[in-house]
Amino acid sequence: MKRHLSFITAAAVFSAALTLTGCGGTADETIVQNPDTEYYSQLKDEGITLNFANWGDYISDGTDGYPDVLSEFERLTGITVNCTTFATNEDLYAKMKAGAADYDIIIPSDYMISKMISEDMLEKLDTADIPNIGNTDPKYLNREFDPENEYSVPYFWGVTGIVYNKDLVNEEDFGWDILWNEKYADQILMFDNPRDAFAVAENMLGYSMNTEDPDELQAAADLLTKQKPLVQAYVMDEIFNKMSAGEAALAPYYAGDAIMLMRDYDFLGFKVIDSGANTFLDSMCIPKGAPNKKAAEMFINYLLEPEVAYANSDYVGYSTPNRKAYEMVSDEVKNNGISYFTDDYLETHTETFKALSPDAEKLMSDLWTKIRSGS
Ligand code: N2P
Repeated sequence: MKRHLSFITAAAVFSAALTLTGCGGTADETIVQNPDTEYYSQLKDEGITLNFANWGDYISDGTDGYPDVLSEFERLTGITVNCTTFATNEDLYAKMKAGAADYDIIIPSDYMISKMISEDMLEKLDTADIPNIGNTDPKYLNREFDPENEYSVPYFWGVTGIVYNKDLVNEEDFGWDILWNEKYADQILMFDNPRDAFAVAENMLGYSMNTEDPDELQAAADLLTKQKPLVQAYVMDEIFNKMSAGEAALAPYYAGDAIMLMRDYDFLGFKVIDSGANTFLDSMCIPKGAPNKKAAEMFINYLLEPEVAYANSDYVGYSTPNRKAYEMVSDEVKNNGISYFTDDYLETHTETFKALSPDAEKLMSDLWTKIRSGS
């Protein structure tokens, strides 16, 4: 896991930095067994660099001995991949709106894709250039946020829950309300984005995570305000360092990142909250006017290669919508109670975010600003 720089000496970090290309390492292992070399060499001599905006720790890039999929893509295609990361859908959206980014590929979640489509921020994909789209399990296609899959191709999905320190939390069973338990004052971390934070409060109050009712949004904001004195910090991927260092007891977060943490730290656990979790479907998209659309489609196609989709899922801990990669997933992972669920469970115990109306979104955003600023 990449984030634990505190355990590595500065000299080691410096020498590691020298060996990095793009966002991957220099490993030269073969991942895709029989790549279509004619297809992948189409743009070989064009000196293309793709700008890829991804969530942190969301691709297998050679860390911890896992395969370096980006290096293989670069070798196969002659295309360089330049990675940047974002922490929340809202941050990604703001960067794009500010015109500060020239991304070729982005990975927003469902509700943000819907918002970006409605604001004409995405290119339609040429699926003839993405033959591997057929590897996607049809149940993840044609979702409400992109009904014809014209703009997005599923990358990973997962659920929210609570990462907890088994040495500090002794309740046998708990729900979202443990994040309001005064016993854990100052040992609670909280999502640092409005949609995930409101979803927790909305579920506790028995509302839909997609409510647009101003009174319900206000009640959720009141609950989040009530929680604030107990919260040590509002964070996103900083939970990796804080939870692994034993600095906090509880943190709502995403299943895959929890799996990555639990792989290295036995004292951490993850609980999916039965009263209602969010299920997200993060998908690959090309922003409007992206400089290298054809190369971006080739990159999307590469990420859909079964071996690549499996390697990514194995490293990042998130659930794959790629049916051929899913066949490679071990029974242990399939049955860990965190990564995969029956369709019935997902339907009855989880909700997928929808894009809110502009009014509801503005209200949530204003309320969130007040909560965070304490005004
Ligand atoms: C990766 C978090 C991505 C999942 N660290 C949330 N959509």
